[in-house]
Amino acid sequence: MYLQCTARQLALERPALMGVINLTPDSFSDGGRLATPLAALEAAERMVEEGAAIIDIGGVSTRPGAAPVGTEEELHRVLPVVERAATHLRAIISVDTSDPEVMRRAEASGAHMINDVRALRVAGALEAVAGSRMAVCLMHMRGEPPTMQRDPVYHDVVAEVRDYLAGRMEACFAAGIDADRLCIDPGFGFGKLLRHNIELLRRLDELAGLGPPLLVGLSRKSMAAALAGAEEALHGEVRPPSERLAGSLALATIAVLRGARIVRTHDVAATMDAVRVAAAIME
Ligand code: YH5
Repeated sequence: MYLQCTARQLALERPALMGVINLTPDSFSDGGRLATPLAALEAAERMVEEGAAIIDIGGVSTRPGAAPVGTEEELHRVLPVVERAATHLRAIISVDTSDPEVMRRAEASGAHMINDVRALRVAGALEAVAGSRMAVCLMHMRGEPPTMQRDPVYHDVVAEVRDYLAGRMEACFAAGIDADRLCIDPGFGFGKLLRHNIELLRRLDELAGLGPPLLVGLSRKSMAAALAGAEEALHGEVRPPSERLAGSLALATIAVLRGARIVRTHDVAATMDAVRVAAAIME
């Protein structure tokens, strides 16, 4: 199994890591440390040394309540880092965006992949990717970030995520995007409560049946805080993101055992150890 990303092929016989480079000034996992393109490039370089096969560069927050960002501002944040990363790193360069203009300009700056939490539903996005040779990650999200955590209801969350992703895969095929350019993602935490996230992870193998490689993003998310920090949660405390690593590694391990091929993470070195252990036990 492999993912075709412009002229490159990403081998997926073993699980691959996608390291997160967050260029939003309000990012609460990184605290806006990556203030300059050079700082971001250095962080990305380290992730590649630690074993990341993909670097995911994002300039817009999907956090509930985050301020919306215009296309020009998003381009200004993302393109200088994409250009440098594509020139200097051997990794696949992914851009986390839903904006078709950003997708086209990212490709022109050397990006190999688009990571879209809206699965190319924004007008023009399907065409922007179809007109390129970039790979794309199709993620499930119910609703939009400002309101998506407001009492989401599912009859069968796994069936609904599966059907949604199957529909977006069909839209890609109809637009001329070949199957080997797709990966799919259940979108942990995007319009889902803890019980939905648990159900999706327990039954992740059912999504692997759709065909494309499965990507998961569990790193530092509230699910890790809620499960690893269940004791504190009884007293109304929430684990801060800086104390979610061990829980995140447990979730990544389980995801790989259930068929995940790409793991999106803020902590590449530690996650590499976890997925290697999981992969070795599966072989
Ligand atoms: C994902 O799952 N997630 S951004 C809340 C947190 C910590 C982290 C502190 N982009 C995904 O990482 N792309 C994001 O609590 C993604 N899959 C894909 N494909 C959210 C995030 C996060 C949110």
